[in-house]
Amino acid sequence: MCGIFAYINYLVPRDRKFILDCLIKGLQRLEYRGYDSAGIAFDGGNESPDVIKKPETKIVKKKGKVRALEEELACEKDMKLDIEYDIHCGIAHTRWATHGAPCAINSHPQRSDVNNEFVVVHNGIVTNYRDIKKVLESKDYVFESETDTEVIAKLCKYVYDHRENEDMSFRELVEVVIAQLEGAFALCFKSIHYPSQCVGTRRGSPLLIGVKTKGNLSSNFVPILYRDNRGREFQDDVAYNREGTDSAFKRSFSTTDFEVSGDIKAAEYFFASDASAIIEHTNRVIYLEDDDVAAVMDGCLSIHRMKKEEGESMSREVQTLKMEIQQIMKGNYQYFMQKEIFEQPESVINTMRGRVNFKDKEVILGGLQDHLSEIHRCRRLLFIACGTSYHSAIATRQLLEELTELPVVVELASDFLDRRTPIFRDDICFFISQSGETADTLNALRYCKKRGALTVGITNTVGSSISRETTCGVHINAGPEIGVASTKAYTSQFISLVMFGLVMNQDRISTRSRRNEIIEALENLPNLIKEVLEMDDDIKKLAEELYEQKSILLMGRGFNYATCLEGALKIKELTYLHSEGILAGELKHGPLALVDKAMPVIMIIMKDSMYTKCQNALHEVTARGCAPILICQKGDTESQSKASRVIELPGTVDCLQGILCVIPLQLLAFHTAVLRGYDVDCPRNLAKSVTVE
Ligand code: G6Q
Ligand code: GLU
Repeated sequence: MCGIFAYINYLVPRDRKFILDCLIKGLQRLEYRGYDSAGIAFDGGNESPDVIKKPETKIVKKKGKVRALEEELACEKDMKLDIEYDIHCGIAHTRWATHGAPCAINSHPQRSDVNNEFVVVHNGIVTNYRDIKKVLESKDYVFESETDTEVIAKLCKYVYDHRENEDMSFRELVEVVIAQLEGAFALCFKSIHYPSQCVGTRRGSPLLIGVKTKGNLSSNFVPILYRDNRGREFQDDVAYNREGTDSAFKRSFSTTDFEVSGDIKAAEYFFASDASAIIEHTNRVIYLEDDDVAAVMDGCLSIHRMKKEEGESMSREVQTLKMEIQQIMKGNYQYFMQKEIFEQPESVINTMRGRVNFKDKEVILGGLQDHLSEIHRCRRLLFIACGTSYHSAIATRQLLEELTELPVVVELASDFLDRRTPIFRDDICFFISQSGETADTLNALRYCKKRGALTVGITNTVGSSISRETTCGVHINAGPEIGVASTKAYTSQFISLVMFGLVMNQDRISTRSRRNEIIEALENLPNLIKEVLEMDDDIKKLAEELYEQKSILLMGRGFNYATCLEGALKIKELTYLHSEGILAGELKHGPLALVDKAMPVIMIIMKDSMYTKCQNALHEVTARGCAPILICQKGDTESQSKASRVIELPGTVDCLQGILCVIPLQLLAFHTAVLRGYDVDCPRNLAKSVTVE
């Protein structure tokens, strides 16, 4: 889910040093996306490209920073840097591991074989890689990495070695390969069988192409070639001309063929996950759509589609970027945290990808599969974590109790250790941690391991200490989170725990309708998150009213108690205001003393089994002269009549409502912090990964 960069020069002579620097620079520009290792592939050998009989591909990969990769390259002995290439394709990658720990062998480019016949860089997850791997292994392919990506490279070689048509193009080969893949990907390919060509494609992960030519483009639209059901290619638009006028460079094609002819001039192309890596070279870019297959061959770019949907656009526009690099790195957002809040419709999909089968209403967590019978036999389930990760366990405790019918204990890691809590061999201990490195959580893990309990990790960081030291686990696949305040990791942890509950409940017939209700709601959740995010302007206005306050109280109960805790934590850490999440059932036992006309109170009242009890709390608060800000379900006029302001949310199943309710609070904390002039991405005194007790 991190970075792809590729550089192709055609009739623009570049020496190897230039090419390597360009690839490294491209990766550096993508560093902000977060990653754990990096690698590149380029033409190897020291013979002049003019006399090379058999091209070779060299791969250099390294765990850690791009800087470490650069140093590794500098250590390469016997590599001529002044060797010049008129035509060349280099591909590069920063990896955020999802399958296999961060290490050189798991880094990308992944290769088809020891001769590097096909090499590929990949962002995303291939969910059916096990099946493909099994088939390829039965055909004597030997895998060297733990990644899902390696199957793609090996499949390329398989397709190439078994092609019936000797003239199969690189692009056609890639189309055959990606037709076998399920999941999400952006991919760039390089091959010694197709020297200096590059093919890039995407499904679910971003990929764009920068185009650099000397003259003007004759058209600002790249026509897309389609294949009909007889395999014929056709297109509607005029050919894309790289070098100004149509006469300077012409393409001719028929419905069955596609050729390039004419006066081919120099061109450079850049494939990248986002424009930050391209903008210093060119501001003309083409954003690929899902299932586009873009090929650069003989200096010519063509974009093909695997299938054509009714009414879809027949061309891709060459857009002119007007943004500065800094802006592009954060997309249309000013802060990483803001970007991460808005990424949640996609990050929750990534968490569920390949795990929830919405059609058959089945949930599979591959990482837990082998341990399920042991988990079913356990004495109790313990969830141990800190901060936001702890809140995700509080948020799902009630559902886990309902679905597993087991005692569920939720612990703050530091307190758990302070108490030297008794742990038994038949306990199952979950450790939830975005970073996978939090010292308290890690120490609690070691403590439980020593006592013989089965340990399960729920992390966002493959290869982290917690994911390595637990017996099994679930990777939440939220993608790197850069803002110190956790947002998308929370919602993905939440969903991972819900999925765990559903897995545990799979065989129970009596609760089938409840399961189905939850799975249907999970399917619709990304759309509802989008709907909530559209309320950003309203939340900003609310922040404008609140940002000079000294304290904000949040009240709720049941499924939304955790939302209050998490909302209050976001407000505290970002705005440095006092904020407290209060269980509405506890009001009379103390907190009500804080409530008066002047105290800002946010109440969460949803139409679930706690509705009447929450109404009681609302009365208790309004009776003290306070008109709270209400987060409620659309159309709940009864509650709204007593509020000073209302945030109306779409409704979903009770146990997932907390995901929708927390988003306005994330936005509120964010906007309030901006208005107070604080650094949203790095709040004072806090660190992203807390590796000390
Ligand atoms: C919240 C913070 C923080 C975090 C904990 C635990 O916004 O990011 O509360 O959740 O420090 O971190 P891990 O989830 O990485 O263990
Ligand atoms: N799933 C791939 C891996 O684990 C790609 C990860 C990425 O997007 O960086 O290697």
